[in-house]
Amino acid sequence: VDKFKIIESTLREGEQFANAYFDTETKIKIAKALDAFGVDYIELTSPAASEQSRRDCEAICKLGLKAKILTHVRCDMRDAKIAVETGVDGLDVVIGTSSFLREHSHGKDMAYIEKTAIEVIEYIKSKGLEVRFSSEDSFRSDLVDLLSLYRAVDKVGVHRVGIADTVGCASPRQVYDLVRTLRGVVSCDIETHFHNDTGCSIANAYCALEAGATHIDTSVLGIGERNGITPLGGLMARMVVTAPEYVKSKYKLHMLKEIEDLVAEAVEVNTPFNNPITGFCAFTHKAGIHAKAILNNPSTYEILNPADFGLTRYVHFASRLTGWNAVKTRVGQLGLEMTDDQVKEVTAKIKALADVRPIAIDDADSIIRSFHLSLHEQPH
Ligand code: HCA
Ligand code: CU
Repeated sequence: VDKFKIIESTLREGEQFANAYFDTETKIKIAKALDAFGVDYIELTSPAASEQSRRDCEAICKLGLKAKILTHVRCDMRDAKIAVETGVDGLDVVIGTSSFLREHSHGKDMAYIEKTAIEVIEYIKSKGLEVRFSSEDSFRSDLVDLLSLYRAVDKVGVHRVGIADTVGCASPRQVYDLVRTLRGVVSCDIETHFHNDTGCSIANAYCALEAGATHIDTSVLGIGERNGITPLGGLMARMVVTAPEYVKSKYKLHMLKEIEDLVAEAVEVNTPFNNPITGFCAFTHKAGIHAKAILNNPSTYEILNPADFGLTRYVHFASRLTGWNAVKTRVGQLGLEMTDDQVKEVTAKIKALADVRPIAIDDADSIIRSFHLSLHEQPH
């Protein structure tokens, strides 16, 4: 679990998000930002998808980024041949193995899949490039078929095999079991890819790592096909708790918000209010009991430190749940002086108004200010 690599797929899976349209300039901006953040790999849409996709792939390869550049292709010699000419460091090769996809999508049987896979892998390796082989819809594929296919590609020296929960059906325990079993069958690295249809994409990525996976696919804000995949930020939140040294030294966590803002703007969405780390209320504390403890020692109610991400916490003081400790801090922020008894008195006034209607920071501030003024206006 301690060491893991990120295959950042905003520019591949993310392009499959309903709202996504990345022009060349935007792709380059996103690639540079992800590279500066420290992701290990950047995965790009197949150059076989369109002529502009191919040109963009070449342009990104020429940027000279630290991250390795991958492109994602079907398990097909024609696609592989186009891809190896683009200048990428490696290819992520994929083919559907579940009966659903074999019968209703490409119509190939397992023997054909294995033969083609080996051909494609050997070809890519002969070009000196890195190659990963993955099965689409791994969790609805026959386990025996899957393992024998992976064993065969491991034997011919594939660099990684991939497990993909294409439809988002897997539970964390199923992920653990499959990756654990696969770990005993192949000696190469294991990449994993989790869709978020049932909200398990971060938990599944974590369980995959626990079971011996080495690489996790992510996208910024989780954008992708349908409701997307494991989000980069959410994975960082999970992993900075599990492996703080590694995550903090490897990734520029303070860049997370600007990268999310960049992508959110490019695909015209807002960051969800409850997004890990960057959701607007991710570090807001409201109840009086929480506020008091947080002001005393943030670790009481925070597992993530906002400072690690260049963010700040916010102690809510404009509600009927507020306590006098939060108000006292606000009084100090406003540059005013009051005794504790006076703070308690003004807290009661804030709560009284907040019982009648929702109040804004400005409302609470003006109650504090006019109360403070009244203290000095009292006749002697
Ligand atoms: C898709 C393909 C994929 C591929 C994942 C992988 C999936 O259906 O669009 O290459 O590991 O989810 O299966 O994104
Ligand atoms: Cu996917």
